[in-house]
Amino acid sequence: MGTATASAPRISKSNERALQKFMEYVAKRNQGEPEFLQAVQEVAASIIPFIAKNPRFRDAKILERMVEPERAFIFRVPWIDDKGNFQINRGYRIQMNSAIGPYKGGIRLHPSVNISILKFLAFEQVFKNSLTTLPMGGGKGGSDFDPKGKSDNEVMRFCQSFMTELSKYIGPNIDVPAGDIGTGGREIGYMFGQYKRLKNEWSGVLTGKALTYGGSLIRPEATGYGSVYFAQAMLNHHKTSIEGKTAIVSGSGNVAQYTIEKLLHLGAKPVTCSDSGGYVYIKDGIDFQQLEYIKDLKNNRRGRISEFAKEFNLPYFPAEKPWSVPCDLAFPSATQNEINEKDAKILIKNGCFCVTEGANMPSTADAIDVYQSAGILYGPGKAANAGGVAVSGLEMSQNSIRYSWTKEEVDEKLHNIMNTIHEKCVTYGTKGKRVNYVKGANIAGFIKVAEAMMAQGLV
Ligand code: NDP
Ligand code: 2IT
Repeated sequence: MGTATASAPRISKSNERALQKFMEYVAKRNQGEPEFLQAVQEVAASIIPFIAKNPRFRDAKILERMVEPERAFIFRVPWIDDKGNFQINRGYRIQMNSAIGPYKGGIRLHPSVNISILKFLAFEQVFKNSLTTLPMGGGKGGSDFDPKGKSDNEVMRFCQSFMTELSKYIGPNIDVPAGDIGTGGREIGYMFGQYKRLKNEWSGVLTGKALTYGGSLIRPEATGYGSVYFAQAMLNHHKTSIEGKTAIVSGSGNVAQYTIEKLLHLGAKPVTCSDSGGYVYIKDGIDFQQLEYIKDLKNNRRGRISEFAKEFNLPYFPAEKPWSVPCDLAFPSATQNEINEKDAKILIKNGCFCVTEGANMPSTADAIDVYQSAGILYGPGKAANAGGVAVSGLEMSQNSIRYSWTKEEVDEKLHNIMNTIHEKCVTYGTKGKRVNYVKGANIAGFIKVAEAMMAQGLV
């Protein structure tokens, strides 16, 4: 490709000092929250040099305000399992920033959920939602509840109890949750039903709803499709294309499934998928029949990816991640910090020249340094996976006007939004021949929220 220079972007000594001082301040106020600090550091490294040149944002302490959630709720979620035993989980909702619209962001149900993970996700969401061009603030919620191995009735009782408390803090003009890890169509349905009973009104309070009760066409596909559209835009901008490229994908949930589907539509060859048990290698590329099997296995039968490997007699690597498989493109689409420095080096050694993040913060800070030093194309999550929340925004619009757009209409809007996000990254991240998508996404996302906060005074 020959367009990228082989050096990581550097910041000046004075900006380095300002960044260090800022991070000391944030670390002191948020002890024991490593994921949150990681997400803040990545953004601050781009924003501090920017606000040094735009001191009105620095003097108004906009960045210091942005790292403080507007509001956060932690609550008890009691429910009764199928054996009649009491179970107690912890629920959360972080309302991070409402400068440009109602809080918006998913609900994660996973045993690892804690305040640090949800604050990192809510913080990322503020910038991501700003990039979509739609009027959505940022939030995130969830619980340490583990849906794995639970019956539908247990999941329903948990969701009802969770929503009984959450309903006090959300609303179609206040805060509009959606899916994330462990929260798909089934969970959204149970939560929506409970909210509707409690409030005695139908409203677009959640997105990711099924089509029969106000969901949007293309919402299930949106994050994965959007991630591939973003990769396509990066490749086209660098005078190459996605067709014929070998791609590795991690995860096998919502984002991974539709990343694989769009890669197939565009003539690429996805050769892996995974879950927390291990990964499968499909040398000749996953085909549509195998993809349908994966969707049914994961979305209906709720099985393990090892069963897919067994069914199609494919090599399965237990307890491993797919990063050692040679590829052109990588689409981490499972969870945070799934690619470390060592993995990043192996990816690049084996020929990978483009990493597109379907997941939120899947690369550690050291892994990002490796990409930047090697000068490969790197689309950070807040830009690359914004298609999901973008179509959530379109679902809100359709609910408000009480109308449904066609599949083609929504897909076209999604594609345009992803191209617009790419252009914004190019505008704010280009230096010489190189596009630093991290810097571009952070600055472009920041400006809209910062301007809105300045206009609104003491917020
Ligand atoms: P799903 O629950 O549908 O799928 C998650 C997948 O990732 C599963 O294959 C799961 O495996 C795997 N996974 C989850 N946690 C871990 C872990 N700790 N270690 C290894 N594998 C893990 O979630 P989504 O596909 O919706 O979300 C995937 C990522 O994309 C997340 O980072 C999410 O925040 C992000 N995202 C999601 C959006 C959406 O609209 N859904 C929008 C934007 C980003 P297993 O089943 O074994 O746990
Ligand atoms: O991380 C994300 O952007 C999501 N989980 C989707 C949020 C949403 O409101 O659709």
